[in-house]
Amino acid sequence: MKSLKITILVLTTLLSNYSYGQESSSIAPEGFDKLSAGQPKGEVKQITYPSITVGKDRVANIYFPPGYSESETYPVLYLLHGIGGDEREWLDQGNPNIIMDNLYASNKAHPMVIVMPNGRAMEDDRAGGNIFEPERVEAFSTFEKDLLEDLIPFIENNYNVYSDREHRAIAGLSMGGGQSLNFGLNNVDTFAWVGAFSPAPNTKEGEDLIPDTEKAREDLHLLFLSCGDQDQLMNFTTRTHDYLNKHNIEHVYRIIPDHHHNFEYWKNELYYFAQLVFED
Ligand code: FER
Repeated sequence: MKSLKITILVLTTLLSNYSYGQESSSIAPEGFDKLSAGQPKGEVKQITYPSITVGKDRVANIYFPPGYSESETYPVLYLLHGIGGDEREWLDQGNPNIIMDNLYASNKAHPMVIVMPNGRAMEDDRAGGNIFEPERVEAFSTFEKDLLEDLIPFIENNYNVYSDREHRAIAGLSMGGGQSLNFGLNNVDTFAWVGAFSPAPNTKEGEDLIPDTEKAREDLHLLFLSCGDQDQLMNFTTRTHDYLNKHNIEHVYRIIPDHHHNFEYWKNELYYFAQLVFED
């Protein structure tokens, strides 16, 4: 009887620790987000696209990698901001262009175009006033329609980019992390690569998050889920991780020690996500 109890204990411990997450918590090397002199630079441009969803022209920023050539075709990463930000948040605080330039200088990332939109799809999409107002929070979910029906078609009609799921990625921080999970996992036919850096309370649960678990399991090329261990919102990451494990959906799972809900952590995650996305 005693040995049976021990066997059951060992088995349940083994099973409960079995995880479909590839775990890691690495920290980027010094200087990964700092300008290096004499190194090829990508280019950042502001663009305007017509949004039928919002009923007006909307602004987004695009990063083109060093050596971007009209004669080549690129995959696209849609990179989303948080509740207090807009289409400039990553550029103003996260140095995504510098992080990418540095990765390209050491041949560590696949050449890609990065689109940084405004994820608050409403008439007044500035981050001022009460950013937690229900109407403003709701606009982060309305952005799914703006992205799928207005922005993506505009990007694909106007730039040398691929227009299939294998070459589209979505990732973001906090509210943008929740959007990336919600939109990505609900539209696996549109995005094969999904990343969430400390996803916020807007992250859906259960079948609302992943309507077709088999499709997600089979068709996603990368699902990257991470959070700093000092982040007040960490339960939305662990909740999602548990659900993915329950459904045997493989993912990269990163809990970063001594990191908070801020750009020090988000930059670190972009550095690692960018090295995995669009890789074979
Ligand atoms: C909340 C707490 C935080 C919330 C959103 C956030 C919608 C988002 C934080 C961020 O984007 O940094 O209760 O509710």
